[in-house]
Amino acid sequence: MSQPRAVAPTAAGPAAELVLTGDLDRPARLAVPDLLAWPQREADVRFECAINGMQQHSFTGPLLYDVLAAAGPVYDPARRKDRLRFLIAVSGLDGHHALLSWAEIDPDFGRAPVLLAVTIDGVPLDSAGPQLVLPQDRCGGRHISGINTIRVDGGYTAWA
Ligand SMILES: Nc1nc2c(c(=O)[nH]1)N[C@H]1C(S)=C(S)[C@@H](COP(=O)(O)O)O[C@H]1N2
Ligand SMILES: [Mo]
Repeated sequence: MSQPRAVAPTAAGPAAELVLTGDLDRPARLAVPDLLAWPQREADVRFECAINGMQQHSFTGPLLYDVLAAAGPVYDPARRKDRLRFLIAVSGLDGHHALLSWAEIDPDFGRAPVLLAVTIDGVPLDSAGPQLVLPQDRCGGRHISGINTIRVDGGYTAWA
């Protein structure tokens, strides 16, 4: 049996808000419909859950990269390597969270087509909050639902 995981409101509930914060020139607070301002992508994904087995869903939404790039991450655009120290922390309402590296989604590096989904199987996520979609992931763990905060952090330093 899976645990009830979200404290997200139901379809009749209030609109969810997504906070973009951290090392950004233009931090933002977005409602799910605001994410329609970027080009929309579709992804049909299959992933395995250790508890519930194989899951299959169809998602639509903007690329995470497009949304975060618009928020102005404070790397030096003239020095491509400067981006390599940036992390992206994605958190759901229930506290489930995962880290991505900036380079993972950057078109000059890993180019992973990660979505910030606004619909799942045709159903809008306006009240539940957006969902992270990683078509390349075999496991479901990073498909975080009910996202309320994305923090971009350029403060990572490796200590030799
Ligand atoms: N907010 C939130 N998102 C989450 C989780 C969670 O506990 N909280 N679990 C993840 C795990 S382990 C899996 S396998 C998938 C399950 O997706 P499903 O509900 O479509 O089966 O959601 C992921 N997203
Ligand atoms: Mo899972």
